[in-house]
Order: sequence, then C-alpha cells, then structure tokens
Amino acid sequence: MIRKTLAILAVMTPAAALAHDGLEIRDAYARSANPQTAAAFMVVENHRDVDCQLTGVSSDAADMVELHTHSEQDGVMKMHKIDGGIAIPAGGEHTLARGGDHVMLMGLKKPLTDGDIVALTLDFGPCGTQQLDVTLDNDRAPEKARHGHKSH
Ligand SMILES: [Cu+2]
Repeated sequence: MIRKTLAILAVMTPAAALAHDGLEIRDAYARSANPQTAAAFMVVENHRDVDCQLTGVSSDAADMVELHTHSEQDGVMKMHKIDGGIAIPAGGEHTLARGGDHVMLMGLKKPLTDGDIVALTLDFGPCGTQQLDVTLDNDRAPEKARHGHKSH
C-alpha cells in the first residue's frame, strides 16, 4: 500500500513541479468582433530561471493562428504579425492585452459567442508547450493600461 502511494507520488511530482517552476498563464480571455476572427489575451508568468519565448500558438478553432502586435504607422494604430515570437524574461511576465500583443485567430471554424471555450496550444520552444482553455468574453473590461499608454 505504501509502495503504491509512493509510486503515484513519483508520477505526479514532475507535473506539479512544472506548474510551479514553469510558465503560468493567468487572466486569459478571448474576444470576437466578427464571425471570422477572434483574439486572445493573457498574462504569461515565467517562473523559470531562463528566458522563454512564445514562438507560436495553434488551435483547432481556426484555420490560422498568429501572434500579433500593434504599432503606430502614420499616426494610426495597426496590428501586424510578430516575427520571432514574444519574449518572457526569466522571473518576469509578459502581458498580451488589447491594443498590444495578442493571439489572433483567423478563419474561425464556427462563430464564437460569449462563454464559448477556445482551446489553445502555446508553443514556448525549448520551454515546452502549454494547453490553455480560453473563455470568450466580449464584455470584459480592458486591462488597466500600464506604461502610461491609454487605449481610450
Ligand atoms: Cu491581430
């Protein structure tokens, strides 16, 4: 009996350790402004002592998933694809937020409405992959702007 308990503990420990020492994702949600596209937002915490990079995201919910960001072009904020991924520094965090970096889902297999769950697989390259269920919430209030940038 004791032996069996130890065996189960041994199996469970690596996953528990990963959740604690690895990458943790919080405050994730998605929005969908039209039947074809949706965007997902979240905070990625890096509890490891090495820098990690979000290199890509995949989902069965859409034909194409890309990492996007916004930048000002000719005085207008435009979104475009990120080449090379999003860095999450060791011991730090990175916020994917409206008006900034986001996960873009294009060519939705079916239109999404509030409460729908979108399953994402986040690829952190050598730091591994993370499964994430994101709930669609079009009424969600925007994140508080941090570095003096205001989205309103
Ligand atoms: Cu986008």
